[in-house]
Amino acid sequence: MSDISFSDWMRQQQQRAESALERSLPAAGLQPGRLHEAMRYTTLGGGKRVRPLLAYAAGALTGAPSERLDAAACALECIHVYSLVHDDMPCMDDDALRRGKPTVHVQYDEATALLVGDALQTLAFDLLSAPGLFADPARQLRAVHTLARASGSRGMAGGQAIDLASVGLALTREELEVMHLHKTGALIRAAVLLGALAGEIDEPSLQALDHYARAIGLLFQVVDDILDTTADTATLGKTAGKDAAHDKPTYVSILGLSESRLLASELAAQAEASLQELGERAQRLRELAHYIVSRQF
Ligand code: GRG
Repeated sequence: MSDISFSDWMRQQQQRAESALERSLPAAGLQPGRLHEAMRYTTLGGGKRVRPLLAYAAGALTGAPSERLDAAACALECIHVYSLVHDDMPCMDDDALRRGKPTVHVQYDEATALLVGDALQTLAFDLLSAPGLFADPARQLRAVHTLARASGSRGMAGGQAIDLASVGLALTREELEVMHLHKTGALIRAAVLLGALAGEIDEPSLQALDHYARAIGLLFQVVDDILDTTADTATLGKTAGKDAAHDKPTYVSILGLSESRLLASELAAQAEASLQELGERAQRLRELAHYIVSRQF
């Protein structure tokens, strides 16, 4: 592992993701200009890039070539941004602010927001399926399949459907966990797996990474629920207090604040334990778990 600090590494990798996205998105001048401009408006210059960071950290552990890893990181971020754009639309969460700026349907219009999400989703698969990106086509197909599963009705989109159907309901902790393992956890898990699959890894190590990824996927959501009640809109760059306002079940509404904090520490410890057998190579993933549990926005 390089000896730069975690915060320097994180800044470097966020910049790397930004440049890769900049190169991968169609130019705003390319027709249809309004759609391409809106895709760039919402994807570039914002967000923590947590999914690319996870892919980069897992890929470094398996010696993944950088071009392949950049494609995986961009594909993950494209799926994530598409989900945010659609989630913010009036037919879903109806929000006007995302990453500190007006949401796509507010800045442009609803039809454009719908198309931006659609186009980002297909761009993700365009990038990951590029001919010759992987030396081994079977490995590439596995990566594409992993992302498809994580994004669709058996992953993120399915979790969103459960979320929409849960408004006003008193979910059990187990039901809430199922929802979040799909809505948030599936793509975070795919981020770790895609990064690892971009390099060389044996199945037991991949399993260890998968356990880590499951824990941090849930951890991410528990922290998100805590921040929704404790942080302000300016810090979050999105509307704070939205879950309670929409009568959505959350970890905080079900467990309370202090037990949610305890759960976050337990999940961080689980994530850490999963990495034990991977040794020093997994240090950035350990640091990312720590970052996720202590993040302020
Ligand atoms: C519309 C198919 C579809 C899915 C939407 C991800 C999602 C599912 C909805 C977003 C709403 C939400 C609050 C989800 C839970 C946590 C989450 C994914 C927050 C946003 O992710 P961050 O914090 O955002 O990584 P940035 O802006 O930093 O990339």
